[in-house]
Amino acid sequence: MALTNNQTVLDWIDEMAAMTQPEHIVWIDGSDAQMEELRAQACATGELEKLNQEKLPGCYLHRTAANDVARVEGRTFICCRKQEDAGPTNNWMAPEEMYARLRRLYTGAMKGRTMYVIPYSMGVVGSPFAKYGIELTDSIYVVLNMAIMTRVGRDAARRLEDDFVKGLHATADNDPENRYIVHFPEDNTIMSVNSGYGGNVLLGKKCFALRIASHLGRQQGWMAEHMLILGVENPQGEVRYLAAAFPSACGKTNLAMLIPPEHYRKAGWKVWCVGDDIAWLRIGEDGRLWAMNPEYGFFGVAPGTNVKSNPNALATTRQDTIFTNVVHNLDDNTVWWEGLDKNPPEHAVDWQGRPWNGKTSSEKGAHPNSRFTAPAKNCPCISPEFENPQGVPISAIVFGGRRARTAPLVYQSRDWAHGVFVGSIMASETTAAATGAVGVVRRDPMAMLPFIGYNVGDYWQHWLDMGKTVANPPLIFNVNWFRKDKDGNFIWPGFGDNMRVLDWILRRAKGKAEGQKTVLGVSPTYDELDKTGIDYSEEQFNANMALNPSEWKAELESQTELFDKVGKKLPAELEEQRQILIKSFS
Ligand code: GTP
Ligand code: SPV
Ligand code: MN
Repeated sequence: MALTNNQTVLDWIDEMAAMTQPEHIVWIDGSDAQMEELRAQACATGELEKLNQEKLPGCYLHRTAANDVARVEGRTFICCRKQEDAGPTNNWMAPEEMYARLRRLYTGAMKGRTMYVIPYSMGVVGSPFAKYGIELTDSIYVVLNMAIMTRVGRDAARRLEDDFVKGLHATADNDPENRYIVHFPEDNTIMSVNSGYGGNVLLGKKCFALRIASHLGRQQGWMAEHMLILGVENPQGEVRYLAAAFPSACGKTNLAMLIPPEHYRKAGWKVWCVGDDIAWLRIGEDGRLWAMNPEYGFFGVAPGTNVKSNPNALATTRQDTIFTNVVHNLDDNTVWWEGLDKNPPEHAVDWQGRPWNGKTSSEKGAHPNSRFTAPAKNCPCISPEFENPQGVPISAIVFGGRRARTAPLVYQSRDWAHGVFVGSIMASETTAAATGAVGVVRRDPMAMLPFIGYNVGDYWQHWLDMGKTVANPPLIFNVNWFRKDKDGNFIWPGFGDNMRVLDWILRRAKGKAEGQKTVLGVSPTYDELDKTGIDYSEEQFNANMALNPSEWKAELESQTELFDKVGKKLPAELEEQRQILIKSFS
């Protein structure tokens, strides 16, 4: 039975059903009984495997097709009327041409199948900042993942109005040649076909909460960003919030769930996770920037997650979690991935469903972009503010990338406009989160390159404009946990020890650390960085902070390429900032 009587919604569903021709249509009410029934169905067909319910209660395993394991940026489109509005960083096609092409792929795609109608909310239902959508899908895996990642069901359905975000996903033949992830920002519409991988098919996430939402945010004066949100509580019980943008698989989930080093914990410091991937930011009545996490769960990278690197993430995945493309340990019907422990199972199945022996196999057992989908409420450090409909006030914004060279551990920008410039020149080594080569440095402004739903030049201008509107803008920093020494080892210990950098950032925000001026902005002195309990010599610090002029000249050239591509939409303020930087290295 339909969960809404909004005629616009019902007409759209009828239209999509007439095209895709499902045998049944089922509304998702989000009830436990319905979810349990769907899990049972998925297990019966092999779409899911039920894991050891004593060790991993409520947990399941899923494998995607081997050619369908990451976001496909080359097949992701922004289809607005004018190509200029999509800009130089997005694939574009005229809407009517794309609609026609997609219509051919969707026609009859759900024959003999069930179409699930998922009403969902991005943000706390009823919050003035929440947005509502429907995803239509023929995949139970998508339904179950959406029910973890978003607030699904009757309460969301009741809020649907004519401006709801429409999402249509069909598995079709899972044909990579006809795979499309398409956004029509002017119609609030997302269409995804021929994929079953998370970021391509969980339409509330990157498609809605970043690409469509960034477009809405520009029109309505707010921002949708690829950012974690965390709270740092000091021994006096005061909590300050940071938002940090790192590209895919560059450490957001890890930082969001950070456990401080022992002496910080003993002194009473705590870190609270508000979100690990997406932040919606708006200006509060108090003139500060406020952030809320529109999601309800975590779709996190499995490899590398372990009791040392991220115990909170690991604990989060011990119940009610769906694992995708990890190793299936047949001995005790549990899961494993590279970097979980030093004890890989010998009697196992790899991410492609082949027999796998962790002691003798030369290939990886889990895909490098294998993931867990886990409810946020499982997280031991989930913030008490997670369900606050207002979100949390932000003291600092942190940009960061994965750079083996060039970029220093941390620096602070001089002011908002310079901070926007720092975000605009971000670069990072590519990871397995998207298909294509891994480890290649590419420009990734604000970690949003694949997620900006409009022209990147307009996006930068929107950032600059927000800074002028917000009375008390957060300070903007840049970090790099991934710099390597000449032997190829990470210089900075990273993970929980990143607390030491957050500590300096927050002291800067309170005016309690002087730092030192560099051509990039303000950096910590060696003495200002807390080093209790780690070996981190002044030589290592200097190597971590060094600004190598020849590397920076190459860096500036590569920045020029992107700025040139943006052309007449490039905000003059950013070009001015670039000239200042060029001068300081010449
Ligand atoms: P998406 O979910 O794709 O947006 O990724 P993410 O930004 O949340 O990245 P995540 O925290 O899952 O980290 C990805 C990889 O980076 C994992 O393999 C981590 O082990 C590694 N990583 C995270 N933080 C650090 C760090 O501080 N230092 C080092 N060396 N590696 C890190
Ligand atoms: C990312 O790639 O940035 C992710 C995973 O967070 S996905 O949902 O696939 O986008
Ligand atoms: Mn992400």
